[in-house]
Amino acid sequence: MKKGLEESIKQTVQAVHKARKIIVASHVNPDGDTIGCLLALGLSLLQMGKKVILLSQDGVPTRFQFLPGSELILSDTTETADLAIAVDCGSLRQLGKLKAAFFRAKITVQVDHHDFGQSFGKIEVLEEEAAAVGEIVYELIRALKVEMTPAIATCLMTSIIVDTGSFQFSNIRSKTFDISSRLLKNGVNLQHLIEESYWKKSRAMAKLSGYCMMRSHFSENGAIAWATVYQEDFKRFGAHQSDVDSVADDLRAIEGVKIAAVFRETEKHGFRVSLRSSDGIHVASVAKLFGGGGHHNSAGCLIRNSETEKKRLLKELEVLVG
Ligand SMILES: [Mn+2]
Repeated sequence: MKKGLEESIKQTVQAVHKARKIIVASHVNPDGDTIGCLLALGLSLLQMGKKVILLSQDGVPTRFQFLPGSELILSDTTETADLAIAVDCGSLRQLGKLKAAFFRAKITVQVDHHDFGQSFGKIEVLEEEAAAVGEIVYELIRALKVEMTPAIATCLMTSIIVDTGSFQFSNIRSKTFDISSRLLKNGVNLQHLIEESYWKKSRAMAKLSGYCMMRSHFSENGAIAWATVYQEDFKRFGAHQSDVDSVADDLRAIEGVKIAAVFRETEKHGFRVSLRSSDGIHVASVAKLFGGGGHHNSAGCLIRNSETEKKRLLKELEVLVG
């Protein structure tokens, strides 16, 4: 483990020992990484006898509600904690409404792996190379000397499955497999987890994605694919906002496509843009130009609802694929 990371984990362990009441916070529009980490850390702190408040502003997506402890998650709190830990939040904005409760705590910790992260915690437990924040939380839990129960291992494994696209993305490193192998020895049902958190799609999600595929556009050389999802589309299929996640992955899987962009209309006259790229293309750099962030191959930003702004973004993507 890198020196800086080891040091920050040590500091966090000390802060946990001193704290009685601890908040763990996940990011807005939660994915399996942030929820898996929230629960793994939460269950570990409960095992240590701490008073734990688990927070997710936007609840728990249906596909992750099977995870142990998910019924403990609240959308906000008025309580003041001694310590607050954010998992998988690359910037303050990702904390959303939870910002207030988070910063009421005396000590704040940020556990994250984003490339263009904005650091905001008093203690920063950051490792860009981690495929999932679950890998960092795994080290933290070990340092806390908590027993790795099947429930905790299951949550960490979910975080890894989701952020690696079930062991397919280029963010995987050998350590990803080391940790996964150790988690498997602690009672994880890998097959079941992959089925639940990777393969399973709701009917609404599948229809929304199919509809978007029908309306997709391609750049002249076919290297960029994009689609727009309007609010009325969600209504049409009874789909949830988080159902849009798979659209970008489906677009990127098309032959010749190196970058996929999904423009999701927001309620505030803008578009939330999700970018996915194949290996070697750094889409987070473009997201950053528009005030967003993310990882090399998976990033996002917000733009105004205008054709000019959309074109400007697509032009920047063109530069990346040459
Ligand atoms: Mn993540």
